[in-house]
Amino acid sequence: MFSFESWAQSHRLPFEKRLHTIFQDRFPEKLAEATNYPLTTGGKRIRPLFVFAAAEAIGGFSEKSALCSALSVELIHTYSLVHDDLPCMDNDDFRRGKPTVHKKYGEAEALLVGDALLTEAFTILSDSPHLSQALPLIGKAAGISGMIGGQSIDIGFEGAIETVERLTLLHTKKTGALISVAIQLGGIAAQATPIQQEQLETYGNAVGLAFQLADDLLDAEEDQKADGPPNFVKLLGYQETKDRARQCYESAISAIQDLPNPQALKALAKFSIARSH
Ligand code: GRG
Repeated sequence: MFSFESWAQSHRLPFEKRLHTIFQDRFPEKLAEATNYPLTTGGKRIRPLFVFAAAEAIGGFSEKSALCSALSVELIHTYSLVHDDLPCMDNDDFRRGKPTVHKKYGEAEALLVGDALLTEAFTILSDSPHLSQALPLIGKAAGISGMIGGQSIDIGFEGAIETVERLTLLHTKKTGALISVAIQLGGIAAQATPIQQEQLETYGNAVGLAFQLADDLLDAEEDQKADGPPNFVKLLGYQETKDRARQCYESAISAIQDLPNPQALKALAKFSIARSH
């Protein structure tokens, strides 16, 4: 029987090993150490797991392409967290139970750490045998049309977020785009057919939103600040948010039903809505 935990562990271990060598013995030493720090504080590695799961769902994939994409996406995700924690953004002192990068190394240094992570992501991707297909997708997902655009809506630069549609747009871009591209990159590593790639995209969009709905449910369980940022629970209520997360989960599962080996993708969809942190 398929065990999600042992599957995830078998992918996490070699991935972690490679991830931790990226900034080892690099110059300048202090920046290299600070840049390595947020890569060593934990993290579920859900985006890399999505790359591997999507590649396996199709089968016969290029390990090198999947690894380059998985590393690249995780570096971009990590940079976004480092910058998001800065005083000019969310001003957080702790992430994953450890001091944030700017608390440990200083604010200017944390800005450079984020920049180093982002640029290294593209250097790593340049080694992919599928670079020309992967590059525009990842650039779009991380940039103004994706994650950065979502963050701009989130900080209120684009106006108030008063409707569920606006909030959905925010999260589709801020969180969903990178999750969705991780899944598409897995398909590219396996050279999926256009129909399979479309199925993966539908799965990715649904699961990306489910991930955020689940995050808002978790936040609501921890504390409900009336003056905090808008979230689905505040706009829809707890039960409706939960129902929508389930609907997204079901759409995600039905989109990948016909793929040759969808079990890891199915387990990841479940993990995304049922996680505890
Ligand atoms: C500052 C450029 C810039 C972008 C920031 C994605 C983002 C945009 C900020 C991250 C902050 C945040 C709480 C986003 C919501 C999505 C989310 C739940 C992120 C955390 O992802 P996990 O749960 O984190 O995969 P781990 O710690 O497991 O890596």
